[in-house]
Amino acid sequence: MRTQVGIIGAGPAGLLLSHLLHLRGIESVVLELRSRDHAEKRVRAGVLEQGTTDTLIEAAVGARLLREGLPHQGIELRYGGAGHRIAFEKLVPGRAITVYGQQEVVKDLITARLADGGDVRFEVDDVALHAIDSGEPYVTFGGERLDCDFIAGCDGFHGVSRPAIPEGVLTEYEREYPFAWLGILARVKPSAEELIYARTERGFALHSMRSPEISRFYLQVPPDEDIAEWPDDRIWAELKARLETVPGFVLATGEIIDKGVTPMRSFVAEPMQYGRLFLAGDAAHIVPPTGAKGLNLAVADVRLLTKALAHWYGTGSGDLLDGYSRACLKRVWRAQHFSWWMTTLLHTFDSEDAYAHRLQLSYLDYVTSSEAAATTLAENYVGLPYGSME
Ligand code: FAS
Ligand code: PHB
Repeated sequence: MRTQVGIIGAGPAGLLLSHLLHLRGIESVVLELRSRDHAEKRVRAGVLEQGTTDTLIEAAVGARLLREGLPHQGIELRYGGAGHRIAFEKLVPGRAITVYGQQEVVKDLITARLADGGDVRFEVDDVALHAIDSGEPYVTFGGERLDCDFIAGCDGFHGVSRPAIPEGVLTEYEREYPFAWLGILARVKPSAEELIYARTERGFALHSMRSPEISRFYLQVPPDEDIAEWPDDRIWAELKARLETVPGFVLATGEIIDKGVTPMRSFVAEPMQYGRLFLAGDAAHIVPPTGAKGLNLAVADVRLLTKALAHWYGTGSGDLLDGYSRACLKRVWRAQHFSWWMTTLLHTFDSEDAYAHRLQLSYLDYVTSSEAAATTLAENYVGLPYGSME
């Protein structure tokens, strides 16, 4: 088999890359380890930055997003018995977020690729990358071989692409956090119109949603928490304890339809390329979900990789490909900092460190009282314009 770009992984990064390349007349084959059903049902991110929404609409895969996505003009920071709205319409006019589940984005992209005759292969085993530092790289899988001009490693943090880069080439930056997120999806009307990020002495909680009928919640829990320790009634009791902290707010409860524990990690591998292999999305970097950046960073990487590949095929020049990693990393590190900052601002750490505790509260007071500080949060949260970070 032969194609122009071999893509490993059918998550948001791999599928969007395949779609955007197709729009530029560039062929690809997507090789995915899991089943289509698993890819379309995996509950993950929920917040699309302005740029992500614009990208999907411009690429003609945003019709359902426009119909079913929930545009939001603000978020609430809740702490010390009060709620404080960060109003995007005032602070960053014309830029907002859209609440639309990552699995919906994946469904829309798979539908589009298959409708266009795209080659997306699910349940593919034993993917291995070869000759990535030559002009004729290839991928083997399940007894087959795919020759290609380039390989895009879109296979997430635990994939095989990043490890295919020889020892000593990559510099890896990492930060672990002393907690994880227990996430649930519940068949219950959201208890507020917008997202609520709550900092309490018991720990962080997040109120989010997927639709007028489905709510999404997260609780800060110890890093190695066993989900079996959290029966539904304990989850609801803890969410109430952490969210019902302002007068008049009552948390609606209902049937929990999905639950899981997500570890918190910050990670960047530099450079995001080696020879004819280019990494995009979680294969290259991970952020704690507090800033809702993971999925959106994958989109930004893929936009740049598409532009660079199209330039090579159109002109034979590799200059954009040579600069791919550098162009991605400015936005990656901006999102790394923002995600770390939101995480350290809102989670409870070592209760013995009274000084750090007071710094947190002081910063929250500043962000919720200074327009300049609130604008910093707002412009990072809705996503900095493309091009402003390249
Ligand atoms: P993905 O991990 O989504 O996709 C990689 C794909 O590659 C997968 O389909 C995988 O099966 C496949 N793959 C792996 N190894 C392979 C192999 N050897 N061969 C072939 N295919 C292989 N981000 C947010 O912004 N907000 C959130 O709330 C949030 N919650 C998250 C919860 C969890 C549990 C996790 C793990 C992540 C969460 N994220 C969140 C981050 C997440 O949304 C990622 O940023 C996003 O999925 C990145 O997309 P991809 O880079 O495509 O990677
Ligand atoms: C979600 O709805 O899944 C979500 C929203 C905001 C975050 C993280 C996750 O910061």
